[in-house]
Amino acid sequence: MRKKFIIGGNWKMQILNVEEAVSIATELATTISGILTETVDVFIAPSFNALYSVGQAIKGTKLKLAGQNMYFRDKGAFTGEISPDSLLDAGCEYVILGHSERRRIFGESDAVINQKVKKALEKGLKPVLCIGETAKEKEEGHTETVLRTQIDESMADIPREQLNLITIAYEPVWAINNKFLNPNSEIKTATPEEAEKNHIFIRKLLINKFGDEGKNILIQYGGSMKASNCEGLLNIGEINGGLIGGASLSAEKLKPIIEAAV
Ligand code: 3PY
Repeated sequence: MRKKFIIGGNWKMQILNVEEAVSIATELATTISGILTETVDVFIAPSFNALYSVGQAIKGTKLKLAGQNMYFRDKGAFTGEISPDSLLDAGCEYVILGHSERRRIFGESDAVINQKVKKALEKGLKPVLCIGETAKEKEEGHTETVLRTQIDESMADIPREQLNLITIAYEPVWAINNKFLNPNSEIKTATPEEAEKNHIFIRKLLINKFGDEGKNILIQYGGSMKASNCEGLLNIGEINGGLIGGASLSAEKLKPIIEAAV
């Protein structure tokens, strides 16, 4: 059986107006319509201001919509936050949670991320849960401890029957092209060998924690995946797709990555 892939475009705060977001999304939806197979899902996560319009523009196409974040309460006096119901209203199927930019720049803890994951599941959104170690944690030999803690704490008390709705995105922080996260270090993409080792470790953690159900949770790789390195990464057994930053900002850049997955 062909393995399942999820390719996600994390647009971060890069596409700043609605017209441009709709135009890229529309082109991407057209591009994938001819090439997508049943084993591959593709989503994009635009900025919140463009979410509804993009949702309308891609309605009925194979392209799916994701939020980049979400609060863990339904409604109320939470200035600056977005409710799961607003994401659903815009047409989202997925929500990215616990991205390292949220963890490291905005101080989100595993406990908060865990509340978000549980709320997303309760509301019928599919969480894309990001985990990954920093350059310093890697250099000090703490990668496995960091990954174990992030999985244990952000996946605490998840209903077993909903585990298959979660995707893990393993994104080594040192591989993310972000000067706030990596002020002094050169950005490197994980080699296929490094990615494979950590994906196998994450799979072991999931199986230890959830038994057989842990075998079916999809694990994306993230951190500067692009046309030139996607094939080597996507060929790895335990890699089920990618969460893609810069290379998801146009249909032209994302197409080769999707083609490598189909
Ligand atoms: C990147 O590739 O830069 C990402 O952070 C994807 O989420």
